Amino acid sequence: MKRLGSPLLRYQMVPSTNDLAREMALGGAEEGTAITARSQTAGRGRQGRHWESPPDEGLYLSIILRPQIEPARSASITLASAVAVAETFIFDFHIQADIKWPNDILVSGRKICGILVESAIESDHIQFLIMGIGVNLAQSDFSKELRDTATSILRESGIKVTPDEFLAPLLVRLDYWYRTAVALPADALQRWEEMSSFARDCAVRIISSDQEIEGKTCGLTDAGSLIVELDNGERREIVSGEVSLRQRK
Ligand code: BT5
Repeated sequence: MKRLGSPLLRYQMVPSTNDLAREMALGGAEEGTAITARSQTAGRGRQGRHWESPPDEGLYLSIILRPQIEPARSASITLASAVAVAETFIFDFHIQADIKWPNDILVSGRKICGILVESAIESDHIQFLIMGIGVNLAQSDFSKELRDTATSILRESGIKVTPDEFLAPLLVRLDYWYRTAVALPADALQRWEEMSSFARDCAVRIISSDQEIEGKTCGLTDAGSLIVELDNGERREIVSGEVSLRQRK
């Protein structure tokens, strides 16, 4: 397995680093290939949502992965990427970061990083995954819609960190946690649970395409789904959805 971030391809302005990585993966680019851009004109989140990507104020990174695991196990890689980002904030930048399921990184309750892992699956085999990571570094302000929910390293610490300064330690941690997720997925999931205040005994509301529920979190399943216990004691396994803290009535 090659080191993540090798080769590292740098671009000025692209629509989306995930789209570019996907094209390269389809063209046969090797595992570990990483792409960064100084800005994105069509940065994406989940379900086609927009990712605000102002020039040089954030890190916009996508990495091509070709894990030899069952598609059903790929959530462990998504969760491991959040662990790597959270550790980078905590240990390399001394910023207390939390993980909101599945993989939003929060600082002071606001989103500082979003992760979008997209997959190409072919007859029950992962052809490739694209791990896309956007980190807010030097924004002093955000658009009106994000002003109350987003933050950056500059806003939290007053320090201006460049994309390369964040990228170097992040790649080391991503490499470690990716290998762990492939070889020992339970270790990656356990680390996720340790690092997330949302993992257990957290009163949450979850909105997904087919249901809206409230309850208390009870950790992750072996496949990385979030277990939620409803008020009536029934347990549900959540595969996808939006988690927020439950408002006490
Ligand atoms: C995510 O989606 O959080 C995944 C974001 C992944 C972005 C990276 S950048 C490199 C790579 N190339 C891409 O095109 N994408 C990846 P989601 O959980 O769906 O959250 C999206 C929501 O976050 C939006 O609807 C906004 O509410 C909010 N948002 C948008 N830009 C933000 C920002 N810069 N900081 C904080 N929140 C933001």
